[in-house]
Amino acid sequence: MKTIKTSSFLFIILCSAISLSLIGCGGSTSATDDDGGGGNNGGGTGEPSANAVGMESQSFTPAEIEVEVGTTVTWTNGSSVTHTVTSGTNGQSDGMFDSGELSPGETFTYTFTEVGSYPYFCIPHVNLGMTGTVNVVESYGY
Ligand SMILES: [Cu+2]
Repeated sequence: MKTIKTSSFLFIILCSAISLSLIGCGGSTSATDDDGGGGNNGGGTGEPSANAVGMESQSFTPAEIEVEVGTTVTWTNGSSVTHTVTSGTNGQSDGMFDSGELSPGETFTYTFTEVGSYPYFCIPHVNLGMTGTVNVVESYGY
């Protein structure tokens, strides 16, 4: 009997060890859940991220960003007034992209496929200094 009990005891220890291993694997499952959480990040409007630009009453925030070539940048009008995202300088559109009028809460996206520096401005507020720049750089090589 004592031998059997000892065996059972060892068996329990083994089970515990296996369980710990499974918990380790469970970590991967959690990571998958975290991907779902990533969706939450996407849903969190206004949260700063590398390819997102906010629009306040008279400014783009941040006004200058750097992204990898191929990145889609999203501008979100988080203010209470209408803005535009218009490529060009000094209030002169260069025709590359133009969001048209963006009402509060609306977004505009543009995918940058070539390396370069892309200045843009807001038509109604360019005279108030509402300008920005997207610097597109070579792939980071991930
Ligand atoms: Cu504006």
